[in-house]
Amino acid sequence: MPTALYRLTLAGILALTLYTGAAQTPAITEPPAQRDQRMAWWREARFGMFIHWGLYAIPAGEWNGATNYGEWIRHSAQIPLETYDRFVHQFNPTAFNAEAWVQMAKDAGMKYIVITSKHHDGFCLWDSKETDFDVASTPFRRDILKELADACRKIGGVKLCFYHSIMDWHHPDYTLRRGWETDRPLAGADRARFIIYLKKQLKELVTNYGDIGVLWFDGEWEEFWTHADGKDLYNYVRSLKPDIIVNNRVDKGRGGMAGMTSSSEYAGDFGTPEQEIPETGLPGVDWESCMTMNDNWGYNKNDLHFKTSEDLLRKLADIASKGGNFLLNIGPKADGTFPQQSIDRLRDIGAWMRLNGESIYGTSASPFHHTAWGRVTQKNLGKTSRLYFHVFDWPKSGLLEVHNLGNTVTKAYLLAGGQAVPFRKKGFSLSLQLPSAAPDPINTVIVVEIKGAPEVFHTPQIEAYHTEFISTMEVALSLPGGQGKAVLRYTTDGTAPGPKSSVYRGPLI
Ligand code: JFZ
Repeated sequence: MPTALYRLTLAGILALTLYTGAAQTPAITEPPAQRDQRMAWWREARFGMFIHWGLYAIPAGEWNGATNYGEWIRHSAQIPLETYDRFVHQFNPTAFNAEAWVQMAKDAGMKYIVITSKHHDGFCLWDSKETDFDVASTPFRRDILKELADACRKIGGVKLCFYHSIMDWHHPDYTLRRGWETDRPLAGADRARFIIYLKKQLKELVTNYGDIGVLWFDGEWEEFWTHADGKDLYNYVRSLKPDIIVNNRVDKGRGGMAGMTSSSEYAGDFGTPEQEIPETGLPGVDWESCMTMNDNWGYNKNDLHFKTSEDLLRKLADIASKGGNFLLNIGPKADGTFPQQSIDRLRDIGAWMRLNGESIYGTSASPFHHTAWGRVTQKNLGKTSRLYFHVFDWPKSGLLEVHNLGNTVTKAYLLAGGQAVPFRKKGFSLSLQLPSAAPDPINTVIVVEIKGAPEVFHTPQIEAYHTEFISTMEVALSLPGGQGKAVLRYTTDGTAPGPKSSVYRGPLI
């Protein structure tokens, strides 16, 4: 009987669903203080290492004469599945040394590593029970993530995190096909089964490798993935490990390369700008800019377009001055070593961080809107605060002038070495008498200790609307970022306003 058969099938599906754990995970609620506690190590860290490593390191960016490929090579060069699968038998990074990688990250001042457990090609860097398309099927056989987890535990101070692609060009149940794909039939593919696969793999990653810090999802933008899937996956991984941190690419809320989440309706703990740094700080928002050292995420032997150490160090200060984290990428070679150019840059960054790390770790965004000579980070120490002036452009006069600072300054010194910097505070202007030449031409950090929390006055914006024939004009004053407790005073006779001048209460005629 058709009806009975239908009922039976439905019951069968239901039982299977419950058994495999694909049922919707209940939503997680979290008071702000608890969230702050969960995010604390990540906000303190400020600097991490991204690692894109997989089968694509073998062709090293080159295919049929073209040399501009990276980790997208399977897609960009339209490599048939069977051809790409052959890399599995070639993957043998005999020079891989997990402790050397973790030590290099630590020596560069990085506090976490985010490595591709699985990129879009579907290949897994660990020995997964759920697939044979993994490192255990290669001649190398060793579980790379396990060795990294052990190395992180042994060396200490570096948290292991995983990048995990939702999009999958290999799994039969990822029910989207690239236009040119002919060798992965859609018949019999089952979307729900793919989500079960995803969840089972994430359970392995979150439970078998020690204290994982972040799950960094990606490939969420394809139509395959829905907002409901995103919310559910977020809740699922948090239910496995309540204190895990999850990026916003778990859900559909990311706004393009700028990377911020468009509304609180979407899941994800931090925004993910890619290859760019926001124009200004974003108060109260957690975000992390990820960036390549050259032009590719995955190893490309012909890509020698590396950013300089100076550029990378200044980007790190720029990002910290806007309240974000910097996730800087390495694309290791197929033999298991880092490219020499990357090693050199890590070493330079480490040398600066050993002397100046205090101006990066645990700091928050600059209280100033714009400092033409460099960047500012800050740290509140209860009754006092430290302002870190990152000087990129050393003043020729030797005098660094900073205006609109309300606080009493108690001390100023070079962070590296501690040499005192003579200063004068007159009204709201601070003049620092710097050494004649920059001790560090890339970024010399000057610590300015002040009483209380930073009080910085922003120059009001003056707006006046008029028509061609002016009889009266309305003039409005405002402070960028809002007025807060500030009192605006003005004059109309061309003299500079002072404490006795008229208080602004609304547009003037
Ligand atoms: C993604 C990946 O495709 C890439 O391989 C790398 O892993 C990077 C960190 O993340 O790249 C993207 C993701 C999103 C956009 C562009 C590149 N986007 O929305 O424009």
